[in-house]
Amino acid sequence: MENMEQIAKKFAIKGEITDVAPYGNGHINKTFVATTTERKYILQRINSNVFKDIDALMNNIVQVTNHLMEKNVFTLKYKPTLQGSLYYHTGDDYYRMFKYIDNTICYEGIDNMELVYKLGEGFGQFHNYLSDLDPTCIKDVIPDFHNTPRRYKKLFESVIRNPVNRVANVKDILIYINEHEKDACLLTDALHEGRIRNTITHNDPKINNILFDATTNDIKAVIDLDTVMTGTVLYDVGDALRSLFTGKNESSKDLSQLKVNFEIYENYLKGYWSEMKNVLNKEEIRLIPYSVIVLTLELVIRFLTDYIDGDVYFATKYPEHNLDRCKTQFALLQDLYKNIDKLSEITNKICK
Ligand code: ADP
Ligand code: GN1
Ligand code: MG
Repeated sequence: MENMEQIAKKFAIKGEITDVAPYGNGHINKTFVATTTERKYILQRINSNVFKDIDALMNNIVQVTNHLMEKNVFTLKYKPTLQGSLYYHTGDDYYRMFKYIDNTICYEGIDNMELVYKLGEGFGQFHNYLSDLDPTCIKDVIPDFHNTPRRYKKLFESVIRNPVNRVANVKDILIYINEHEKDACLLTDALHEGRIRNTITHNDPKINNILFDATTNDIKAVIDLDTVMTGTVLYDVGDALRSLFTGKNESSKDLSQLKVNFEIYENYLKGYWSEMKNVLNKEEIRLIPYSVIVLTLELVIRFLTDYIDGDVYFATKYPEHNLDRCKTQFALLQDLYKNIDKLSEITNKICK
């Protein structure tokens, strides 16, 4: 079997490789930094359990990054293999390479309100930049990714199968989830009924998928473009806020920290609104606070399903990792329900 250094050498890199080391905190791909005598590269083993059509996945990235580059927007730059392919395939594994984006900071949590505002503004810009990309050139690489009602169905199928006998440990969460099932349809129904628009969205705007410029503190690049697909911009608004509220505590045992942070909500929304005020319709604005609930509910379900299934989707570091992640999102979800009226009030104050 080839080692990582041999795999890195399959790509059209500059210089001689001096080191290849694991990197980052992503839950899906296996990421490495390959250092050469000239520069650094990101080398990733693509998770082919999650992404079944690697050609479609890489083609989406080419479409999105070309579109951004035509607008002079800084973005990820992939490196082809020496044979000119977008990825290197060996055995059951698929690898790809990007230029390492230097002089940047990747945060797991942000509590500086200036940065939170910039994040909202950055995602508003990202939605604007992609608004004129033809949606038919983007393939649905994970069908039903944010179809929350379908995630419900899958969860309860896993509960019935109970493959590793973990269901008994999560009865209370399951009862709560079951009681809130009607909310799972809030965004999908609005989309199907045409009350909100269907456009190109990122779908995974977690904080560590954004790189900030280390000198200016501006957003340098939106990365992890694997899930760019069509959907509502509310998937991104809801998930970015969810991720900001969770911050570094994604699998913390101290759930007292897991609260809605109104200052974060307000600053993110102000930044996002500054870019999207002429784009969002009334129904989208009304649904902003609910989108945070739906995306948090969805992630409770996803972590819970993976825990019940025996940890087959997300990378885990210990047996209860998915359960701890689920409990974190669950604590946040309960606080979101308590504060929904206040979040609607803040939304109406900003988005007018
Ligand atoms: P995953 O799908 O597993 O989350 P990502 O593409 O998000 O994989 O990469 C994981 C981490 O690697 C990111 O959170 C970021 O810290 C780092 N990273 C990814 N691409 C780059 C890049 N081009 N330059 C610098 N850092 C990067
Ligand atoms: C995964 O790949 P990463 O770590 O950026 C997941 C997101 C979840 C997130 C939760 C393709 O994001 O949907 O919200 O974990 N990505 C995929 O931390 O499933
Ligand atoms: Mg990522």
